[in-house]
Amino acid sequence: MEELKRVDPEIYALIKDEERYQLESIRLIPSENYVSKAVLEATGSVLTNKYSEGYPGRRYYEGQRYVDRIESLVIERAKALFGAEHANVQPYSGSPANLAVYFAMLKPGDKLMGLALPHGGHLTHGWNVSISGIFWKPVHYMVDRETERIDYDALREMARRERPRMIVTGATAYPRQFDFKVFGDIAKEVGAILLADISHIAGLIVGGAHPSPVPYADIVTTTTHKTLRGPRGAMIMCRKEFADRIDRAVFPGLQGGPHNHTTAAIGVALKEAESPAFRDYAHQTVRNAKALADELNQRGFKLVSGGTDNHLIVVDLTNKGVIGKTGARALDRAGLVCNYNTVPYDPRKPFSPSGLRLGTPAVTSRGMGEDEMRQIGAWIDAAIAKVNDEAALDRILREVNALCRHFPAPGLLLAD
Ligand code: DSN
Repeated sequence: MEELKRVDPEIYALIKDEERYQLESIRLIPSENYVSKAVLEATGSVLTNKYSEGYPGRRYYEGQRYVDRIESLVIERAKALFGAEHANVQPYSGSPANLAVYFAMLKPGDKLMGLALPHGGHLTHGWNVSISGIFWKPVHYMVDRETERIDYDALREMARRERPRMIVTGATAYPRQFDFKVFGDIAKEVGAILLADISHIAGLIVGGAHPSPVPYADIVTTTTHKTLRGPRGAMIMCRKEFADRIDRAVFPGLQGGPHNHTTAAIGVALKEAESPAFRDYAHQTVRNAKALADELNQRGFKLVSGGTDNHLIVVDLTNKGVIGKTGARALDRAGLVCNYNTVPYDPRKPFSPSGLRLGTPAVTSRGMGEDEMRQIGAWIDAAIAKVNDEAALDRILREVNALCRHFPAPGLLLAD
């Protein structure tokens, strides 16, 4: 980045600081990852110079001879990898992708049924501060108070009672597998469209570590930057019959020109995700999450639903006498980066909830395994026990930095 250094030393220095931070810390935010150098190169390519409103072969600008080929290639890769009939690879990110689906398939005021935010659902699944909960009429299913898992009987009963136009499955903080077949059956029974938002688990699905919703859902949305390990972007996949409506909702309904540099980088990530190495990655991500969950369980942490089936863990810190925000800050101070999170039936507010959310996609991309997860569990325990002890947190930070030196992060160049 010599030219960046010369032109804008201030931004250059901040990017380098962030790069060092990503290298030296243990990143446990389940929606974050490290992309490959190939994905970074495509993201930073000359494609950022282009405008190409429309779709391949149907653009409003000339000069699309290469962009058309790139977007067509990425669409074909997405369809092949997920087994989808149609793919739109233009949404700028997950929230616009979900909005495009609602815009395409619902009328204002139609009923939208999604998992409640404090129970692991996403803002765009109809939460009241999001446009999805304002323009459409939200109803929310929740996890069971005892098991902290989705109660499919209660879900069916609610769907029969509420008769939503659309049911959303998928989550941002749900540590268990989804039974997409049951969701599909329920949606069919009540005449609802089923949207599966697989943003968190897309990489696990293509890697064979989580069942796919594609056979059961009418529409599937996903971000491309979480377990899928691509650039910041999103895709919508759907049955052929909905293809035109979805495409028109993305452009011209909601967006202007697609971000072609992102489209190309999504293509690179999809190619990488076809590899046997990616299958190993997906399975190791889950094994790592289970090992970390086991270590935390043994150390007396209360995990939502008791553990995990996927890449993430939600910890209720109430029994440790620490609130989520304080815990997350202490962990960041000790080089363990995560986010505070609500837990089901949380008596606290979302901005200062009772829990933490941890995930293993990024540490697994660095090649860490179960032994490292057990060590991370021990550090989390030590830091949560000493949230106000600067010296103790500093000691952990030095140990974290030392471990990170043995696990180079993909895509990071460092260090000048
Ligand atoms: N913000 C993302 C996450 O962290 O799960 C979801 O949009």
